[in-house]
Amino acid sequence: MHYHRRPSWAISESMVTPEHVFLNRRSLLAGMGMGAGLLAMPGRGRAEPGVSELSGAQNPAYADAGRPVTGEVTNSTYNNYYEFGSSKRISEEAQQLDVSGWKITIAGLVEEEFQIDMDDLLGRVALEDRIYRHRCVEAWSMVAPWTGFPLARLIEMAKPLSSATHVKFQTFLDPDVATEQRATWWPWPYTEGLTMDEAMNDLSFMVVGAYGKELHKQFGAPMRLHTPWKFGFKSIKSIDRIEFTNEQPVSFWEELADNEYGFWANVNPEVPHPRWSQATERVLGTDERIPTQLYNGYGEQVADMYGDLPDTVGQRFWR
Ligand SMILES: Nc1nc2c(c(=O)[nH]1)N[C@H]1C(S)=C(S)[C@@H](COP(=O)(O)O)O[C@H]1N2
Ligand SMILES: [Mo]
Repeated sequence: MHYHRRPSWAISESMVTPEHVFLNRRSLLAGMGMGAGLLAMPGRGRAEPGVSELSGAQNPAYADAGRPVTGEVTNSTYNNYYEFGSSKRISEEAQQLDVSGWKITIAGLVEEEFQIDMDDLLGRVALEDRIYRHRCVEAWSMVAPWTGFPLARLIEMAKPLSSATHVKFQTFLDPDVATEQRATWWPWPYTEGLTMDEAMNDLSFMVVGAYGKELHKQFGAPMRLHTPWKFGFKSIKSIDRIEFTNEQPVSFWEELADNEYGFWANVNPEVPHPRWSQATERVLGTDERIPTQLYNGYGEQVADMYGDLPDTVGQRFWR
């Protein structure tokens, strides 16, 4: 087991007191550099932060992203998480998400369908730290220090049938908590998909922590995907269902606008989005614009998978 302290989703219901809620909130604010006033207040009891530390063994292959890691405050206050609103400032709102007792359903073309809770899952994988570049289709990018495990480990546990060609991921659905899910023009719940080859690629990472802590809710707690060679929308947050299929899944953004957000969505500076160029990207937290790299610079590990796509799809963006 690689986590240093019991993560908060492992805290039993009876332990969730108002004080607990307060401590969690306070340490979150402290983490964002806003907690000094609160911490200085007398009579608040424990100084122990409520957000648990979480880290794994540094994977040397992903110890350096070639650019500085984006600051935690910058990164955790600029997020795409449409369930909680369509602005980048949803971090407050996302704290409503309750990740205690979180379960993931494994379904579809598998030997046997099952549910696994986060605690069990974390007991069965070795956590590692990886620093990944992230490129949003909106032409901004960041660098994140994640903790997690290869998606391949979870697929091994799931025991898919040989007939499975694709994996479909789904985010929770709870309009009481995620207010934007009350808006019916979105095709909730958020879904995404990969081919089995893509899912088994070593880069496909299940993220359960960031910045040495259990995953911030706005990053997609308790577990999100990161496929760093693809545009950011593929990296689905707060996953509660993984289904194996024999057809290409239609994802959330594809269903909304399949001419703008294709299934492959591999980062490619030469293929403009219909409404803007993808040649460069704005580096979050700086004034810099830098050239965008094919496959976000991860071509060595992934280009082989796309070798026989026809050249028009060589854009490797459209479906
Ligand atoms: N469930 C869900 N997952 C999601 C999104 C979302 O709105 N809902 N946004 C995606 C997009 S467009 C991006 S760029 C990344 C943003 O991740 P970050 O907030 O950790 O930077 O999450 C992706 N995963
Ligand atoms: Mo994005």
